[in-house]
Amino acid sequence: MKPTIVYIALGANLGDPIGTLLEAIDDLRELPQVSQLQSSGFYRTKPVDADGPDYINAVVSLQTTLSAVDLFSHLQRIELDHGRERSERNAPRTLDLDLLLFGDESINAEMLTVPHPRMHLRAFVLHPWLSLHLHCNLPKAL
Ligand code: A4P
Ligand code: MG
Repeated sequence: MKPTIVYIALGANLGDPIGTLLEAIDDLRELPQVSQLQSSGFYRTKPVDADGPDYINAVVSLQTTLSAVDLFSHLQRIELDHGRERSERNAPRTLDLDLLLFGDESINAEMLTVPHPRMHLRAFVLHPWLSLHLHCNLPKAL
């Protein structure tokens, strides 16, 4: 089965955001049927449409032979493992994992919309995502 290329946004602004993002990236790398994980750098960002401490944001790409739904269940479990509590929308959080793209699939399920409907509106997503590509695609001579 051909792997699917996936992009995931990570964000945190409670607890130890840098430590949590590092651990979450390890968790993603160790998932079954996941390979080729690459991470952007970490960006400190002001909360958008929200109050609270600054966020640390990043974007990772990976390849997987999991289905989108199975990968998304892993993302939700990893959020919970890192103390995520859901109160109101945009509330401060120990870890947010948003599935941005799953190959070229369009998904409109109750719990999962892909492409992520707000990804193109958020500099805290677009900036790390662009940097991931700039770093990954530098010609070898540079
Ligand atoms: N859901 C549907 N599709 C997806 C998807 N593709 N990826 C559902 C992840 N979740 C998806 O998510 C709410 C519901 O969206 C879930 O039930 C899930 O099944 P949530 O994580 O519980 O709540 P949320 O994160 O508060 O809402 P949402 O809609 O993800 O908000 P945004 O647009 O992601 O914004 N400012 C800075 N600087 N950095 C941030 O990371 N994040 C937000 C949240 C606001 N301001 C921020 C940041
Ligand atoms: Mg979210």
